[in-house]
Amino acid sequence: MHSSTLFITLAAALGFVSAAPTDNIYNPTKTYSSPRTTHTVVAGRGGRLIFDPDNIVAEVGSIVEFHFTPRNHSVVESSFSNPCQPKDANSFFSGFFPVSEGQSAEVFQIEVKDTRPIWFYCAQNNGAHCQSGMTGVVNQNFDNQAFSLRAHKELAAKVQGPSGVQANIQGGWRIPNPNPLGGF
Ligand SMILES: *[C@@H]1O[C@H](CO)[C@@H](O)[C@H](O)[C@H]1NC(C)=O
Ligand SMILES: [Cu+2]
Repeated sequence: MHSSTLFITLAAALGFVSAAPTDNIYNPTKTYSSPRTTHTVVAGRGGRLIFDPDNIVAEVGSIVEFHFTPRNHSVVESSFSNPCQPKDANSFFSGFFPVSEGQSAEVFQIEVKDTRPIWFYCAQNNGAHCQSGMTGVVNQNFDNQAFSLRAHKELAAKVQGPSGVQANIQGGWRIPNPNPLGGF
């Protein structure tokens, strides 16, 4: 057997070959040697209909982690021009987080997969949260104010009728809150 073939066979048998490529695929239950940056966003901070912060700059590969405070918020991915509706069938949806005090026992994480803006909103219709200001963006194009978060919020305020939800929680990870008793 040629020596390089032998090496590959041995390496595969020992698991070296398969371990390396999967290390980049995000899995919230894994510990990484170089942890990803996590950007925390609080839905409903101070009882207000806001995401705080609502304008996030996040590098590709980083994580945006949504925490939920009272009363019953959610987060859904939308598009700039069609606020308060899922962008498409693959848009992420956290489900609803009814919370009576403090913050939710679970959080919802999404991974920033590329540099395109990620628009999002809360789909709670009891109080028209999206229309009232519960929208936000990751990686807004700051060079083009026609596509600013301010412009998006103006469009959202004009939306008639209910905000849309997805049938299922998808597109992210709903995991235990790493600090459920922490305040904001
Ligand atoms: C939270 O809001 C959702 C959507 O409006 C609703 O279906 C659900 O019943 C609410 N949960 C509670 C506990 O109020
Ligand atoms: Cu809300």
